[in-house]
Amino acid sequence: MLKSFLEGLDGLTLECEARRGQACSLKDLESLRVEFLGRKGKLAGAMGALAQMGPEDKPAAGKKANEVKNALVALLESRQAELEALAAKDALSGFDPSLPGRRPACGSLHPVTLAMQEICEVLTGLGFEVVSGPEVENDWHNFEALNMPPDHPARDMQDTLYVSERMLLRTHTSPLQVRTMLSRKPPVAVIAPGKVYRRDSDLTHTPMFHQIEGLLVDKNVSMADLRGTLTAFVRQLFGAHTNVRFRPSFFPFTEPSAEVDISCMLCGGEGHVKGEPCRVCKKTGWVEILGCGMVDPNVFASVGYDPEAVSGFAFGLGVERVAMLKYGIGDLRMFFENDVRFLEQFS
Ligand code: 2U9
Repeated sequence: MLKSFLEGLDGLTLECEARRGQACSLKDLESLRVEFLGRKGKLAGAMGALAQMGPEDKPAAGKKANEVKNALVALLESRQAELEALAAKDALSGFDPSLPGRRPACGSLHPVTLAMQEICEVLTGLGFEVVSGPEVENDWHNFEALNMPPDHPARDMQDTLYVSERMLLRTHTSPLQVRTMLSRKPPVAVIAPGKVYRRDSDLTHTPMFHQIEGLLVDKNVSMADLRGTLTAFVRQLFGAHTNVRFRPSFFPFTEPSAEVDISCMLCGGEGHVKGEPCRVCKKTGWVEILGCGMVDPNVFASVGYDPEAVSGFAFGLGVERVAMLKYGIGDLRMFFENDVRFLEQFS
């Protein structure tokens, strides 16, 4: 009985020696440890026979069992050290401390914001000061003070989003110039950038868009000042060789009024690119960029300026339109979808 007991224990050591090399991870090794040394493991199983042995055999059997246990522990621990050394070497071999770090994903300014900033930079460079104010306005600042009394047909030109009977989302940034004139004496040279709202939604219109309007009031301001200022402005924005033309137009708050076209930035005013009709100017060679005019005397009268003593010019432009032309964006919806593949092109 003792003999077979001792042989069985030697067999355990041999088996463990053979299998330890197959443990390729610490998890494998732990399973092996449970299999040989666990409470219900192979060594514990073999020890069951010890109880049936006579007193003459027990000391030798006990001694052998202890030796085998220590041998198994040593075999498994040495394999653990091997696996840990391999893991450390692997980790090191995959690590190159001289590589540059990964760049964090970084946001960028929205193209409308970029265009807005650029327009404001040019105009402040020409001497205009930026003003801001409420997006929720009353009827008087948005319409009445701008020569559009309640029964004025011009009110039909803008479909308005009302928040109550007399309060509305501003349809243009002009109420800011009205507020400026109410609180300051001439000379005034301000630009009013911001969001405006209209009940309009199709391929080329969104219910909210961005405008920048300008106003200059002083003694003896003439149409020539308007022309010179706006020509300098568009040439700084679109390039020194940009051609400019003024076409007669109508706005309730300016008289006379004009629309400004610039030579097409895609075809250079030719109307075609490589023999194909220009998709930006539709073969005309011109694109409309802003509206303008001499401030109507009725507007001066409603803010308490003497129309006989001062004159002024005003202008307005849509920022999304400028951004589309400057960056070659063909679809207004791109600005509102916020697809990162579109936005990250402006970083
Ligand atoms: C005051 C007096 C006059 C601002 C002006 C325009 C002409 C104009 C449009 C351009 C494209 C609006 O965004 S758009 O749809 N604007 O054509 N705006 S004159 O005239 C003013 C403003 C304030 C007190």
